[in-house]
Order: sequence, then structure tokens, then C-alpha cells
Amino acid sequence: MATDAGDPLPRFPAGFLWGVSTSAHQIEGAAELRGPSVWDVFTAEPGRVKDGSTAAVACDHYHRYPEDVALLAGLGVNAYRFSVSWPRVASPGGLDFYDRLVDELCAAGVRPVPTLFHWDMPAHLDWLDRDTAARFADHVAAVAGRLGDRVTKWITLNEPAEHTLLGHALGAHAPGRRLLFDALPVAHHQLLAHGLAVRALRAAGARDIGIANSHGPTWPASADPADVAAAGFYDTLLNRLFAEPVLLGGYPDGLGELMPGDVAADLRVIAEPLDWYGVNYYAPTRVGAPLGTRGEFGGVTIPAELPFSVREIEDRPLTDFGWPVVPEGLTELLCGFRDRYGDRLPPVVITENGCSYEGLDDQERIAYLDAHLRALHAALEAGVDVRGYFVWSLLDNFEWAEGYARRFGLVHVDFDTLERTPKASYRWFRDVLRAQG
Ligand code: IFM
Repeated sequence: MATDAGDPLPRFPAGFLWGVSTSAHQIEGAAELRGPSVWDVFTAEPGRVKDGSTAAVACDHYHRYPEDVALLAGLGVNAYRFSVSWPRVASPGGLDFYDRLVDELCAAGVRPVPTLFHWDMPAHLDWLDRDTAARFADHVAAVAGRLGDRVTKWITLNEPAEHTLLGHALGAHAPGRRLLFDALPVAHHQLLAHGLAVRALRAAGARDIGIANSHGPTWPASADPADVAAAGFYDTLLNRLFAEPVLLGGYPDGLGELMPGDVAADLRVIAEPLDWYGVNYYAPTRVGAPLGTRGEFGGVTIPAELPFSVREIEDRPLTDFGWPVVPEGLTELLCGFRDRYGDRLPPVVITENGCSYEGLDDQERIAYLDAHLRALHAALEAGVDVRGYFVWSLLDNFEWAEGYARRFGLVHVDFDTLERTPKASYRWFRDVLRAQG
């Protein structure tokens, strides 16, 4: 087990963005001060969230944001990735909160990097409706109009792959649908929303725009052609379906034929050029041919009828969430993206990386982050243009269907008293940032 002070990390380039990430629904609370979200509806249904909790209070960041911004300043990050809650922005006075938060961040010398959609949307909206993409563009225009004088770096969507897969295909997240491949329109409409958001941001003068997509290497369970084919299919779903429309202006492997509407015209919107590409990395996935039985992956039930099965990655330490710790997967992923997309890949920012562990003396988290930063540096040395790294997350928070059982924070939150206590990993990351200058 690594200790607080391992060998110093290699130097990252000058101007590198060092940050932490959070999302509105997971930390804000103050649910009574905004309209209902799809996640409020979902968590109210018995059995949806494992510990039966809701995000009505969460970390109460809505009221305690000055304390949280002070934690950011103490950490020494130069950027903070948060999300604006669409239901809050749509509620009277909702934008005032983000106005205050952005002022507080600017006063502390921390660059605000808002994400415009991180899974919480007004309860009456539905990604199966094409019109939701236009409603999202209205939301984006409202936020940019209010914050654009101080915010210069923007993220359109967070992990549309997870939102499609977990929320609409497998039913593990809000809105809890189990549509399997009939969920593909949800993917297309989010991508269209992304493209319309880029246009709305450009119209408001923004010049620094990215998306945060989740990616990880897909490893075939064996060299058997059935396993290789299944892994290739999974790779298309996780790594290509949400990257290629954005980067190349086309869907992979004929998937465009399954999408609704005038797909060719939509792809021209979706492929609006980006200034950078955000990657959320946690772990690779080992995938094999279907086993004909239900499986379990990351706490989610995988139905038997899918054309692949998720297998265990053996001989690796696991986080408390059961996710394998594979730092070199980050180097493999980034070099693979560079090879696959060449000069169509803009500079990359790691918009999330982190792990769930219990305890205040979280040496495992330190070891995880230390190893992933070395793996990121290896990608830089291999020629990948990486411009920033954000730890998930600043605070322990509401981890969706897992409730409060999974602790990803550099800062511990006591969910009875809401007291914040920096963990050993907070002090370690602060020292890393000081050493990087
Ligand atoms: O907490 C989530 C976050 O909302 C999106 N990316 C993965 C994190 C850990 O599961």
C-alpha cells in the first residue's frame, strides 16, 4: 500500500488545468427551492435507491457553498467542474444561485467550469421526445446569458452513454426505463441537444467548449472470435457511439440507420467543432459473448438478452464499489483514441477520475490517484495532447442508485450533521498541486 508521500509525480505542462468535479443533484440539496427533477420522481419509487435515500438535502451545498469554495481554495485547484441543475434554472430565482456560486469561485481564484446537463432534468421532459433537445438549447442560452460574462469554459453534457444505458435501457437510473435497444433515440436526442448547445454557446460568445463522455478500454474475455466480436460491440456502444457523431460527424457500424429523424441533417449539428474533448475514466471492462443468463456489473443487473456479457477483471485490487483499479487503462485509452481519431481529436481533458473508499485516512484513494496521474503523464509523453485533470469528487455525495453508500470525496461529509472533514487524499492532492506550482 502506498503512503501519503510516494515519489514525486512527474511535471505536467504549464497552464495545465487542475480541478475537482461535482454535480448539482449529487450535492446541492435544497430540492424544495426548485421544480421536480426526474431523479426526485425516481428516488420516490420504493426500491430504486439501494439505501432508500433521496437527494433532497444531499451535502446542502446550496446553502454551504461558501464553505465548499473555501475548501477548493485550500486545495489549490485552478478549476472547478460543477453542474447547473436544469430544474433549478427553470425555477424562479434558480439562476441566482449559480450567479452567487460563480462570483464566489472567481473571488477565490478558481475557474468555474459548468456542465449544462448532468442527468437531472425537469420531471416533465423526456429524451424520447425530439423537442427536448430544443428545450435544452433554451436552457443553455439562459445559463450562458446570465453567467457568460464570468464563465469562459463550458461542458455541454455529462456521460450521455450512462444516462442512455442506465436510465433508459437497463432501468437502474432515472427515469427507470428498460427499453434495451429501443433506447437509441435517447442517445440521438442527447447528441442533438449537445450540438444545439454548442451553437447556443457560440451565439453567446463562448470559445472554450467541450463534452464529458465516459470511456474505458474494452478487453475481450478471450481470443475466441465470439468474445472478440462481443467486446467489439460493447466498445462501439461505450467508446464510439457518443464520440464519432461529435468528432467525425457519423455514427459507427450502421447505428445511424436505427436513429430517428433526419439523421444526416442532425449530424451536421452534432458535429459542431469542439475546443476540447472531456474523458471520464474509471476502469476498463472485460467483455465476452453472451452467457444466456443475467449478470451483475457495478451494481447493475445486465439482462440475459444483450449480445454481450460483462466478465470479472481478475488479479486487480477493487475499490469499495467493486471497480477494478487499472491505471494503465487510462494510457491505453488515450493512446487508442489518438490512434483512432488522429487530428479529429481535439485536446483532451480528463473531466472525471476517482474511486470510492471508506475512511478519513484514505490511502487507497491516494494510491489510485497517484497511479492514474502517472498513467496520464505516460499518455502525454506518448504524444497525446492532454490539457487538464479533474478528480471525482470534491465531496462525498449522493451516488445515484447507490445512495450515500459510496464515498468518492476528497472531503468526508457526515450526512447527519453535514460537517465536512478533509481526508488524507485532500492533503495529498493539495501537496501535489503545490509541487506542480
Ligand atoms: O458519481 C458519478 C458521476 O455522477 C458521473 N460519473 C461517474 C461518477 C461515479 O459513479
